[in-house]
Amino acid sequence: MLTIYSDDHRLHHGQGELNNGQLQPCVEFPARADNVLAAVREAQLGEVIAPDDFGLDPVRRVHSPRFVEFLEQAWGLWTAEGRSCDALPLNWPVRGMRQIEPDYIDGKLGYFSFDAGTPITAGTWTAITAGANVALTGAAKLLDGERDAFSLCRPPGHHAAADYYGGYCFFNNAAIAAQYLRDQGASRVAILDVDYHHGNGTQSIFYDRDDVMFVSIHADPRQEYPYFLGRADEIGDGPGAGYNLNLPLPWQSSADDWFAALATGLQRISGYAPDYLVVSLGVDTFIDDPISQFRLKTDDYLEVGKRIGELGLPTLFVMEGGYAVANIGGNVVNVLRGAAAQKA
Ligand code: SS9
Ligand code: ZN
Repeated sequence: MLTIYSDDHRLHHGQGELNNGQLQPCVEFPARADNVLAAVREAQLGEVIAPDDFGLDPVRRVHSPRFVEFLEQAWGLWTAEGRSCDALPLNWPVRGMRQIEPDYIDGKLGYFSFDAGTPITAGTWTAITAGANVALTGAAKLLDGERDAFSLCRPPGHHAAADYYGGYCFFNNAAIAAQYLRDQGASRVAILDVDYHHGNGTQSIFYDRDDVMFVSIHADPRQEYPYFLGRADEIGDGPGAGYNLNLPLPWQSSADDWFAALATGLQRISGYAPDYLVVSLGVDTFIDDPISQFRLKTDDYLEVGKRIGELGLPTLFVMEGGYAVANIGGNVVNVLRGAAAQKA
């Protein structure tokens, strides 16, 4: 399987996130992608290529132009106020408040985000535009006839919506790839999100559409981040009704329970008969993940890949979460090897 990768991810390296009431070291940091790349090479999964530059037009098909412009300008506005530390928001326009972009950078940060765990740093813009290109290059390879590809994106993307960032995510790489596949002629695209957390951003981007199906298996938002989206009764809206499937599971769910949810999700996707499948590949479902409460083991990820591969669809795997940094590479590569073996 082809892997698409850019070193530019290293330019996004936050110092801290607010967690347990304290500023703590970011769990989303460069060694994650380095470990995955090393495992890809060690497993001899296939060629590793650099991304092509698609410009910002395909990004703006998913994100609002003003949001994209804000992300480009944020670090400059922040440092113009004399700050050199990471840019973090501190308050948000909740129920009953005005949804109007303020003039001052601290207000803008709150307006365009939904948590205080996602720092903007000097190199964030370069890293996230490279990440979008990594996803788009993978999509283009599928359009060229590759049966599958792995876009090794970092930072992740599935929490980012059309006009807000959060959950370590800025550009929604999987959504950008799915939209690009549609724009290049695919009739239907399915997104399967196996990250431990609900892909609130991806869901919201495609919620009222029937041309991109979204299926997600994740920790129940009653207990887990992102808390305010991801329940089973969110089925889609208008023409999108019936094209959004959430499969929330309680903390400490067994691997068997997780695989039962996967079977349900895969069955829904199979019935939809999409031209392409995009997998939001988070491996924070791992038993030793430091921020998660599911119980998958390294061997289980081979089976995850095998089940996905059994669909027989051209598939783009897009890297999302996974914070057990010593194990992330082995877990990801097992999914990819499991999937590739099905299609050999
Ligand atoms: C855990 C804080 C969670 C956001 C997690 C985002 C995961 C992206 N105490 N912070 S895959
Ligand atoms: Zn996650």
